[in-house]
Amino acid sequence: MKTGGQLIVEALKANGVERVSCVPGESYLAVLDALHDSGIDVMVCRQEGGAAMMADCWGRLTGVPGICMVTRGPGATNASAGLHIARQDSIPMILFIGQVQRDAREREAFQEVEYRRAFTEFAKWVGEIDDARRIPEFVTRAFAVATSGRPGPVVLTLPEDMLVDEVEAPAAQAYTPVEAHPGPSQMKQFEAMLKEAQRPMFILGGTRWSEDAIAGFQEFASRFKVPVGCSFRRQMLFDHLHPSYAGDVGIGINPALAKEIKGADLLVLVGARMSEMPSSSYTLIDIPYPAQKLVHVYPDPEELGRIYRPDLAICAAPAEFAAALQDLEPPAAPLWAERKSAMHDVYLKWSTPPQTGPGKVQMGPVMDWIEANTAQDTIFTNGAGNYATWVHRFHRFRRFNTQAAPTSGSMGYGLPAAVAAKQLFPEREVICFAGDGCFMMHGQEFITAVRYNLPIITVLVNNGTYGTIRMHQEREYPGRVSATDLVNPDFVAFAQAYGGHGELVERTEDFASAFERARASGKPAILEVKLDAEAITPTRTLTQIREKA
Ligand SMILES: Cc1ncc(C[n+]2csc(CCOP(=O)(O)OP(=O)(O)O)c2C)c(N)n1
Repeated sequence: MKTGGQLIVEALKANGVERVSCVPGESYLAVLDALHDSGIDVMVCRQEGGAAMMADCWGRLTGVPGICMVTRGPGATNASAGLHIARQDSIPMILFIGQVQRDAREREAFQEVEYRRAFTEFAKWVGEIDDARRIPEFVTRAFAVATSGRPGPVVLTLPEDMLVDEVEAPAAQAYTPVEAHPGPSQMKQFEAMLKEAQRPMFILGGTRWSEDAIAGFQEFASRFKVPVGCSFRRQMLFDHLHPSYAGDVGIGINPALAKEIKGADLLVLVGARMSEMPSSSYTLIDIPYPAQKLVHVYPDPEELGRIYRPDLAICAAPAEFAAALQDLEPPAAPLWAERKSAMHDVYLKWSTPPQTGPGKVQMGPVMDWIEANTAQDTIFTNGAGNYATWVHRFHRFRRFNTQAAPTSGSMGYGLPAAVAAKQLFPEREVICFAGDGCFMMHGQEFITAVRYNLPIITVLVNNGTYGTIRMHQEREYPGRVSATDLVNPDFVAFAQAYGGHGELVERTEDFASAFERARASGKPAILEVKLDAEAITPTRTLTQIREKA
């Protein structure tokens, strides 16, 4: 006989879970008790949004569901911030929510929410376990749902009294990952389309990639000499110094790259959905009938043809497609090889940062220093804000699993993601980029980094404003600054008060030594970089934007 709480933890262990994030609650004490001597690492967080974002980041960097546990009502609604990110980013994760006892349901009991109604849009599946004997069935199914087809978050709610029931239940068995493979006839058709093409273009995106899949795809790109772009915030899918790399298909796309995509005669989307951000608000590719021939490779049939009608739809995971590419033979002299080299040169120019701009700190040289002084496996995380442009445009990603950034554009993601990434890969350097607005959304998780001794380095770009929104204001309502100015704490004192290392960088030339001191401290660190608000984008000042409005 086991309690529901024990069965939950056993089912997690049967599915290989090594770590969970949580904020505790009285609604799931029995699970917390079962975790006590389970051998599973429990990362105690300070706000459920951050806890859910950490689980998202584990799912993002491992491909297996990240696990988060929160209490009902306020805990669950806080956690929804992380659920939404995982949903939009197709990240496998499971959120367990303590629920009110079964005989109090539907009375709007204390902190009661009916999650099957409330979270349906935020999750792939929302289930409630009202019989402890069915825990192995529900938990293993949650792993299967979260990882299959288009991955995403699953919510399981746990009535408090169910968790203390003592029952006999079958031993939980691990889920079986499901892979979709391309068929031989589809690969033949794909090969024929590629042979006919004069201006092919590949765009990689989405999840379910792996180190091997990336290597396989890069090998294909080398043999076929095709140009390859990466979807918004998925740059880590292709080595930016590979001669095939053509750039980031995201917000503020290089106009030259956008032109090439529009002018391509064959577009191959691999793992990407091409939603609003990568498609420049649905203008890059005609909807529903693209002007280019479209091959869409995606692991979920529901997404194939959802927005763009493909000429060839291949329901396959990126890894399986990459493996099938190995059997294709390239033309002796591909017509497009020269175009690919030209596109790579254009990318290299586009990703070379400007060296001048307003104020005493220039982010261009700061990025140059980071490029020259960090290892290829360094993990970069960020949330949302104009500061993120510096990373996305000027950091040349080289390796898989070096990026954790939400395509949903959620502020506050970078810090909890960095904490999670460092917990997962303690031997790798983890750099969180944040704005002063972004950082304060989940800045309290800096104490989680301190508590678990996770020396992340936060580059906190402080321009004293919600800069992105200020930029939009100057464009739409010039000179009328409304609700975008910020008053900030002293971030160096903040870092120190939390037990971390703090540095203030007020001149470009001070960045390198401040970074080295942060590294040497061995503590979680904040480098507060004072950026002039005028330097609102790498190429435009606020004044220029206002004057052009
Ligand atoms: C959770 C959340 N709230 C609000 C927004 C809208 N928003 C997008 S960027 C931004 C400002 C970001 O400010 P900051 O982090 O200081 O970066 P900056 O743009 O100044 O570089 C806001 C408010 C959002 N994307 N996410």
